Amino acid sequence: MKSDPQIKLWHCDNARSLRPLWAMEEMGIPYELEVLPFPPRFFQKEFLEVNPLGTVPYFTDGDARMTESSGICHYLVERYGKSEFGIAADHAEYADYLNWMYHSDATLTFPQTLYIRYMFLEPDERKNPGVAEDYAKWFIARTKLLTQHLEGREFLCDGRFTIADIAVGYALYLGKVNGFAERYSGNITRYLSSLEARPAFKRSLALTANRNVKSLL
Ligand SMILES: N[C@@H](CCC(=O)N[C@@H](CS)C(=O)NCC(=O)O)C(=O)O
Repeated sequence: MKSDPQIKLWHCDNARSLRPLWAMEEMGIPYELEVLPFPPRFFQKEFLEVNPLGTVPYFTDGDARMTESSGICHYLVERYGKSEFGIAADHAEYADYLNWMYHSDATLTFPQTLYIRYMFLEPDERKNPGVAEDYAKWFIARTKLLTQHLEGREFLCDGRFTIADIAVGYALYLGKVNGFAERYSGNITRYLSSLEARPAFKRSLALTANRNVKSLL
């Protein structure tokens, strides 16, 4: 986005860094974006000097340094006073909100990273479609809570769009990129379509389109 950003975000196409990127687009917070080929620890080794983990997102804001995609979204809400995208601690749905924020990565994204690893990233002799499919099944089984929760709801919390929708929506989008969309429930398909239609989400995807960088998938 525009002038003099304090924030810098390191990002790869379709990676979890899409969460904070999408959040900043929704919130209108200026940032500098560095797009890396995936995985950066192979294709942009100097990135390891910035983030020894070699993972994206990597996020800086002045002296602040962060590596967790859902945590960065939470930071943006609190640090930049964007309460319309969060849920306050005294709100009746605060526990739900935090649960979805953590569920988004620990439960809904983690099994997909193992799928990607054993399906695509390992050298041929270590690829293991059987193990990959086990993690695909694990991921789909873990969407049950979400399917139930979305019955009669457009958003996860308080009847409005929050960063919980960004955090969980990214995991569902990644599942679609991985080819799991046909296994989604009707509620999840409807919910993901409405998130994908958001202009800020589309802008975030467009930032890496046609850049000819190696993508997560
Ligand atoms: N829990 C972290 C995970 C970050 C992460 O593992 N990112 C992946 C991309 S989605 C990555 O950079 N992988 C590159 C690698 O493992 O070398 C988060 O939520 O941001």
